[in-house]
Amino acid sequence: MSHDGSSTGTGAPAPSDRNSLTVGPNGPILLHDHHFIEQMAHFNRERIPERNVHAKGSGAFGTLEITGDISRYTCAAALQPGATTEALARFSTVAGELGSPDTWRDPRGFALKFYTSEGNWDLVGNNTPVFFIRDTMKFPHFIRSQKRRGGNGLRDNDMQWDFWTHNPESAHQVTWLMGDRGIPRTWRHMNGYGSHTYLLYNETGEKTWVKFHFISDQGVECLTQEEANRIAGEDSDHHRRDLYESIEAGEHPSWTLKVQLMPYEEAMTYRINPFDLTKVWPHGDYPLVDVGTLRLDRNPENHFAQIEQAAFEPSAVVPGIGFSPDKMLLGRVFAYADTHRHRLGTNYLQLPVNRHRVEGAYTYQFDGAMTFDHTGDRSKYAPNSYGEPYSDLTGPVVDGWETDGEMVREAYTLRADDDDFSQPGTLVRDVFDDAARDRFVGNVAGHLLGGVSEPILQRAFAYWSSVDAEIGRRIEDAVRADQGKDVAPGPTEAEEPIG
Ligand code: HDE
Repeated sequence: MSHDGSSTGTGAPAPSDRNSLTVGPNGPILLHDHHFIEQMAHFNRERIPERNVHAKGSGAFGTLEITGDISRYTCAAALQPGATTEALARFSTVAGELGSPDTWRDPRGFALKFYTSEGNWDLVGNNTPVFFIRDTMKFPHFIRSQKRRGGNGLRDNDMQWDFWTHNPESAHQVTWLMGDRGIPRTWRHMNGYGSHTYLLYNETGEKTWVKFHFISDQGVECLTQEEANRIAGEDSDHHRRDLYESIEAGEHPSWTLKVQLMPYEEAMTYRINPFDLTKVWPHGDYPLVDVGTLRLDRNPENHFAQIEQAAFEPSAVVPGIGFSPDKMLLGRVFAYADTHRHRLGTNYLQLPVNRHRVEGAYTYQFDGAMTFDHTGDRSKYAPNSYGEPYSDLTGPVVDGWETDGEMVREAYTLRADDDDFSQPGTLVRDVFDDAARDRFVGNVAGHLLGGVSEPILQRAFAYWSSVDAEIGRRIEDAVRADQGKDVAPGPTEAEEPIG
């Protein structure tokens, strides 16, 4: 019997999408109106747990095309000259929930998934080259200080500054955050960074440390706090809409992939800990090398299936690319796949958007809820007598590094130029121009005036004076003036720089 209406979940003709089944038109709904029950039950289960950070975001598909030559450093197929690899990018804010405004002041996620011929390579970075902390153990504390109070459920600037001023290593990232780049005009007008130091190795096992940079070919443009506040009230999906409509209009955004390369041996003696995620490698020491272009030219067909269910994980590396002693990276290598199993289920890698493209790959992972793929009656164990794949690497690993020492819980050993305030000070003094410094002072003072109380306020003044005495004074003057208090006295005991 032909049927041009909708169907039930089992494919049968649906009886009605507006009338439930009742006894007479005015009678009770009947329990066996399974179409009604199925519709309502599935509706009640349409939302999955949002990402507990980076919940608000969107993205697009595209390609990574390699036009440079770093083949002497890496055997990764996707990084060979002339290689073209399909990619997915997702951009996001950090602290805001799913419905929050795209234009809140926040770092932006810059998550990339490359469907390479050797497996998926995920480079899950931000639009800043550094981060707030350098040990994963602090991350839950950090994120909770940026989210909502346990009592009133409200966000609270006091918590944010309480965390930041108790963790001075945050100063570099907070300087980025409170500067112009804390609110990108669009996702197309911001850079992306792998942030961590990673390892490259070539066919002979020769190793080189690397940092990845994605430099916007659209240029870097930012919103002022005032512009962002206005847009947040007009269109909470401002960035998502801009990316989608630009691609629909054929304006395909692109980024130039560049790398910084550090000879393997130099890491141990370099003046800055090259694995400390709160630090950058000065470009004068390790200049940028052009590698290729990331271009986004295809919108998702379905936001939930392809963006909400996308699972980016730093653990997804391929031959030629490895990890590093960066404690933050090693912590993330565990955390992301764990959060995906929670949010998307055991077989999240079988979802089309997360599925690798490697023909003939055979993994010894079977069954589990929502199993889509299966391997028939092939062996589920190894080694076996049926010629199924079996990996048996024994001895030193090509993507390792030397390490020794007793087991301890303590911060990185400080090196000659390792401190928490030099690099943010350089940012404020040498990278920001006068106008940017004025906006920066306004942004910080405005945020501090947003409910930050003593003694946290006093600690914040000391925090900024440690970054730069003049900027610290200007911030304090701006806050005190707004409070109707006298302009800051000279440095006092309490205001001695932190650290
Ligand atoms: Fe994340 N981060 N993160 N993060 N992060 C997540 O994974 C985590 C960090 C970043 O568009 C979560 O899938 C830990 C640095 C992006 O889907 C979670 C630590 C950087 C995204 C998680 C960090 C990032 C996430 C939440 C401390 C830049 C969104 C949902 C070691 C280099 C990816 C999820 C997307 C998402 C854990 C710190 C970037 C909770 C434990 C540093 C772009 O697993």
